[in-house]
Amino acid sequence: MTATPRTALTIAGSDSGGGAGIQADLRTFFACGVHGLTALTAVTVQNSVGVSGFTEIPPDVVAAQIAAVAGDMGVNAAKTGMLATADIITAVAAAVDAADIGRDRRIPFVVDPVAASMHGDSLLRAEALEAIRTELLPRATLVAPNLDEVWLLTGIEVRTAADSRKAAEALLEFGPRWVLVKGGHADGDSRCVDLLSDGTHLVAFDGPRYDTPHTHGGGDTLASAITAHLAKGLGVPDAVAAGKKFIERCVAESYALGAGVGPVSPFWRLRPDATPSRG
Ligand code: PXL
Repeated sequence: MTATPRTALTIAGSDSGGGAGIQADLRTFFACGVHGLTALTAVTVQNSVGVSGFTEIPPDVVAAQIAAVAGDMGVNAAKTGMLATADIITAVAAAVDAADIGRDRRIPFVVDPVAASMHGDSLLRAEALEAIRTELLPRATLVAPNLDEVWLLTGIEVRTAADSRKAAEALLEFGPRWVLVKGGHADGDSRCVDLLSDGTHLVAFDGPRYDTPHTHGGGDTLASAITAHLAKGLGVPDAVAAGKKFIERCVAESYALGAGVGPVSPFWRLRPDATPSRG
């Protein structure tokens, strides 16, 4: 027997291609040394060229998965990915409250407000966006949207660093403790700058932008690496710094798979000399 590791819970959908979703979250948790727990929300049918459809898990079954693992094994940090419908979001909100997960509660809660795949296929029914704003963001220890999700949630189009600050302020109005505006999708920039804010502290995380088309699962991998580090007891700024180093190396070592967009990869963690990116 060995010492029990910390645990991290992902509440997310399955990607049959294994690049994003719950599959990305589980391998990131493993690579970061925490035991992964899952509450499956939806099953997508997809490969490297796109998502052809999805079916959602009944909301009471999503909530029951959260209660089952929280009650027995204990959760040290949790995150959300694809939530698919407003009814699932409502069920998740009640289940995380009951498990003492969320802002100002015992267990940190990272909300990745997944709305669409990188091919633009919707992963969230249209009416569910308001449920993310009103039921999830007020419960979030950290919300980590990309620039498309910032636009969907706030109507702000981010082009400059000043826009990022404005977007962070607008998102904080919905009630999360911290906001990370991810610059990874900004066009034409040679750096990838993510802005972290809690309304008092403002930290810019500046890293290299790697020239690769294979970035499937990048957002999920960053959010789950942050969640894993929160599970290990780091505070939000340190967990974001560690998560950013982790995703940079995963993007640098992404690979082609299928005819379309290949996945980011944490295989480098299996090498004996593994260290995150120094970018
Ligand atoms: O990367 C966002 C994402 C999250 N969850 C699932 C996905 C995707 C993107 O394709 O398929 C299940």
